[in-house]
Amino acid sequence: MKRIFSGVQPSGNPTIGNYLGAFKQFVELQHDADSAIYCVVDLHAITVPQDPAKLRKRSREIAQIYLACGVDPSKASIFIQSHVKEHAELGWLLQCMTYMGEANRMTQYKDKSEGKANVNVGLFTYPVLMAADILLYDATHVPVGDDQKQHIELTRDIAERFNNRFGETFVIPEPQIQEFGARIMALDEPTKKMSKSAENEGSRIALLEDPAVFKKKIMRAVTDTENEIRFDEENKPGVSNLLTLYSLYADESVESLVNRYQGQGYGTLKKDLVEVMTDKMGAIQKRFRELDDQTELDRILKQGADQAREIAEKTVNRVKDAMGFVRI
Ligand code: AQP
Repeated sequence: MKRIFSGVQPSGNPTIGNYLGAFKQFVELQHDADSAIYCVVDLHAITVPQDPAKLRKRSREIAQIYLACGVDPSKASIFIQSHVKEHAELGWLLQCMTYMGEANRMTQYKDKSEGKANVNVGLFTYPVLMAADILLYDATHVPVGDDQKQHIELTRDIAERFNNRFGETFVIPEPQIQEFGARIMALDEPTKKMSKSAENEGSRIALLEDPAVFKKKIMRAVTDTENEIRFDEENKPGVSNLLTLYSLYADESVESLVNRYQGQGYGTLKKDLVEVMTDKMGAIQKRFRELDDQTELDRILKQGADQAREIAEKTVNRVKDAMGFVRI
C-alpha cells in the first residue's frame, strides 16, 4: 500500500519554493497513491514566535492553498495538526527514543538558531515531532523539498530503532524528493534556499503575490557580472535559479532555454520569466479567491481531522502497548 503524508507550516506566506518543492507534488501524488494525508503543521510553526491572530489566519490559508493548487478532499485528507492530539503524544514518546547527538546534527536547527539569544527547546526537538507526524500514519512516501531530507533520515532511524527494540511497529517511510526543483534559491542570495520566514521580503516570492510586486523582485534578483546565460549552479547560482524557475513554470527543459536565450541579456530572460509565472500563478490565485468559503473549508478540515484521528489513535495505542503502558 502506498500512503503519502506531508505537511506545510503556517509560519509565513507560502513561497513558490514551497509550491515547486511540495504543493505541486502533493497534487500529482494524490492520484498515484492508495491514500494521501496533507497536514497544516501548526505545532511546528510555534517553534519560532508567532502572532496568534496571524497563526490562526495562516493555518486556514495553507489549507485553502492546498485546495487552490489542486488537492482534492475526496482523494486526500486535509487537516490541521493540532486537531489531532496524537501528534503531540507520539512526539513525546519518540523524544524518549532519540539521542541528543542525533538532534544536534540537524542542519535546520543550526541554521534557525544561529545568532539567536533565546531559542526554545521546541525548535531543537522539531524533527522528532516531524517523525511522529509521519509515523502516526504508516506513511510509505513523504514528498518534501531537499531541505527536509535529513529530517526524514532521522525519522527512519528512530522508527528502525523502535522496531528493533519493541518489535515491528512502524512502517519505514521513503523521502520523495524531485530530481529538479527540490531547492529553489533565495533571489537576493542564491546560495541560500528561499524561505517563507526569511527576513528580507525581496528574497522570496509568495505564491499569492501580485505580479507587479514579484516582477520587481525578479528584475532585482542577484545574478553575476558575466551576462552569459548558462546553467551552472556552483559558479552561476543566480542565473541557474532563474533558469530552474523558468523551466518548471514553462515546462521547458533548461537545455532548450539556454539555447533559446543564447546571446541575450539577463533582462530579457527575467522579463519573459515574469510573464510565464504571471500566467501560472494567476490560475492558482484565481482558484484561491473562488474557494474563499470559510464554512466549507472548516467542513473539509473537520472531515480530514476525523479521518486522520482514526488512523492516529490506532498507531498510538500500538506504540503504547509495545512500550509497556497500562491500558484500561
Ligand atoms: N526553497 C525551497 N525549494 C523547494 N522546496 C522547499 N520547501 C521549503 N522551501 C523550499 C519545501 O516546502 C515544504 C514545506 O516546508 P515547511 O513549511 O514545512 O518548512 P520549511 O521546509 O522550513 O520551509 P520554509 O519555507 O523555509 O519555511 P520556514 O521559513 O518557516 O522555515 C517542505 O516540503 C519543504 O521541503
